[in-house]
Amino acid sequence: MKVSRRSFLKYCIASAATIGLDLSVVKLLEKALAAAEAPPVLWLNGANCTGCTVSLANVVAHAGALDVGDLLINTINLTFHPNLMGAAGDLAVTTLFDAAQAGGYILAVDGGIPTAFDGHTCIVWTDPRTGMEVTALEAVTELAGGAAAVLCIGTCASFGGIPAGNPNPTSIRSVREIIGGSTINIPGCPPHPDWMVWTFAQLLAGLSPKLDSSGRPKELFSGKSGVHKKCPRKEVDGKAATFGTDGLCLKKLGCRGPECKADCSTRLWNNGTNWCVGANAICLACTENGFPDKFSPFYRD
Ligand code: FSX
Repeated sequence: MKVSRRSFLKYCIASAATIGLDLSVVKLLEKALAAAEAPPVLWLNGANCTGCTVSLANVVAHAGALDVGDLLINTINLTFHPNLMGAAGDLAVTTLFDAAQAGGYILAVDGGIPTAFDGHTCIVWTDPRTGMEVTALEAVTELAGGAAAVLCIGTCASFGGIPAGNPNPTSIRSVREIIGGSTINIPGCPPHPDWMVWTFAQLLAGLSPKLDSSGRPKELFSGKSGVHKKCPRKEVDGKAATFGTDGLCLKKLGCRGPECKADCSTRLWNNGTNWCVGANAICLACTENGFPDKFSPFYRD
């Protein structure tokens, strides 16, 4: 796949402050993209709702035309993505095999990995060479070995998430549990598109983000900019006693903001339009390891 990267660079430069990209990273990125072709990204779906891909599709450039197709196909060199690629069937799988054989690819996984029934509740493709079905469990295990980096997109891939919630009938595990090695986790159900773009930009610039004990980039998931720390309702006198009360703290109603390290309260969602608490909904701590069971029940009387 031929790569044109000007619009991604333009986007990163114009949106650096919004995304949280250091200008020194943008410079490195510029250099890296001018020098060589971007590594292929092989994107696999485990058990999920596809919300992570929908979230990424919300990337809209302030600096002109950058949509998800431009970002993933023309810039990041997306070689395989079950929901976004044009190719299907044997052609798509053969393209993936060729890229895998060459090595040096980034493996992105969204969704948890079912392990019960030998993983046969989640089939990712049929191997054109053997005619055999391949499970997400087999695909992730095999492809992680040759990857330059393994990105877990969303809480399901990072920690198990909703599909791993009690009673977890298909024994979902996180990617890290499956491969037994290091992963870069970008949780959130779904993750913010800026968090994904930020991480891809770091990797393309040849950098390895520093990770916290949950495998998340420290720069994106820090207690200092956590949901409660920066919540505009924090200093307001009085707590909301019922839902639908504008402007008051939602802690009494079960808001999990104090346990959530994401920067949603300052970054906002839908291109800066609003966020969960801004819309009078509680924070569910969806970026945290253990979500959803650890934080359930979500609502209090
Ligand atoms: Fe999970 Fe993503 Fe939540 Fe959905 O792929 S993190 S259920 S938004 O789609 O994996």
